[in-house]
Amino acid sequence: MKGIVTKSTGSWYTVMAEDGTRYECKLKGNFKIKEISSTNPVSVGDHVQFELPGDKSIGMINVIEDRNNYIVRKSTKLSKRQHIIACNIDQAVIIVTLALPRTSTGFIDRFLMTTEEYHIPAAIVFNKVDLYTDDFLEYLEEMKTLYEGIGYKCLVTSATMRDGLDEFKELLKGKTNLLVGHSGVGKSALINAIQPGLNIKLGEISRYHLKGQHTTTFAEMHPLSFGGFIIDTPGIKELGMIHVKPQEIAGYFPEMRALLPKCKFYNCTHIHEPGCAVIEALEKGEINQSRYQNYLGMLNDEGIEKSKDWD
Ligand SMILES: Nc1nc2c(ncn2[C@@H]2O[C@H](COP(=O)(O)OP(=O)(O)OP(=O)(O)O)[C@@H](O)[C@H]2O)c(=O)[nH]1
Ligand SMILES: [Mg+2]
Ligand SMILES: [Zn+2]
Repeated sequence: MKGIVTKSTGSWYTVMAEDGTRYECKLKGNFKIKEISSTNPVSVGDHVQFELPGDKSIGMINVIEDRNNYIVRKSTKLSKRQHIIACNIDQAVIIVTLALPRTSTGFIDRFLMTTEEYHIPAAIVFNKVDLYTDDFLEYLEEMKTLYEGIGYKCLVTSATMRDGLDEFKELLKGKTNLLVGHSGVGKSALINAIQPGLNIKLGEISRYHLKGQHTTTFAEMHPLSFGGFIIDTPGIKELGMIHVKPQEIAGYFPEMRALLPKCKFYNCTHIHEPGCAVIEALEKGEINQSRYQNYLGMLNDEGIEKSKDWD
């Protein structure tokens, strides 16, 4: 039988067959995945084939189809190994809150860089707009203008007040969507708001830390009644960057990408070189300061593969 992995806890996989029935499955024998060394050989979104024994109790996954794409994070801060968050994604949606908890532009830009690297279209949803004071609403408008200007679709929602949900559904319709963001931004709350009946457990925001408490612990894919799928994920603190070369990073910033051929030096780092088209655009205000600062931050990231001839 064929199916899609909708949940993975490490040793158990929930697989949804083509008729919508879900089966608990295990992986047959010692399955080797060649392409990447990840901590999880099978992830949510994988298309698999499985066998059901006579008593139909536990399925055995024996084929994993090739993946169109996947999004990974480092499994721990020090580890070079990676954990696949999900695969075969049509769209990645980053859920952002400007407060309770605060999402930094550094986190947003890292995530967007990753989606560019994997060629996955990305959108930004600013949630909890009901909590924002005028100052925050003004900042929200600035953020929207910035990211829409670069080409990312931006939406504003309130899961609790049910604001912006029609646009949110329109964004997701017919696609396999990955939701990511810090713990407590309202990923699960947004899914509950657009797909009644799921009743996903929600967390509290700790009064002391003003952060979420990692209520969702495993990624899980849910079918959407209006078409498509949504993948709820556990909150991530930071995204480690793996296998990115420093000279490639600017190419994953769409507003810099077009300028790169105009830099005087082919190996320009866009930090100090004369005749740098990126610095010129920055000085003219055509590239946003925070985006540029986050570009510089990524160059210094410990996960970046440094190559000698670029410094
Ligand atoms: N005021 C307000 N609260 C919200 C909104 N969306 C979610 N919340 C609340 O924020 C808290 C955290 O929401 P969750 O949906 O559990 O957050 P999450 O992103 O799934 O968090 P993790 O599962 O830990 O990654 C809950 O108490 C929600 O009720 C919103 O738009 N406005
Ligand atoms: Mg959650
Ligand atoms: Zn340059």
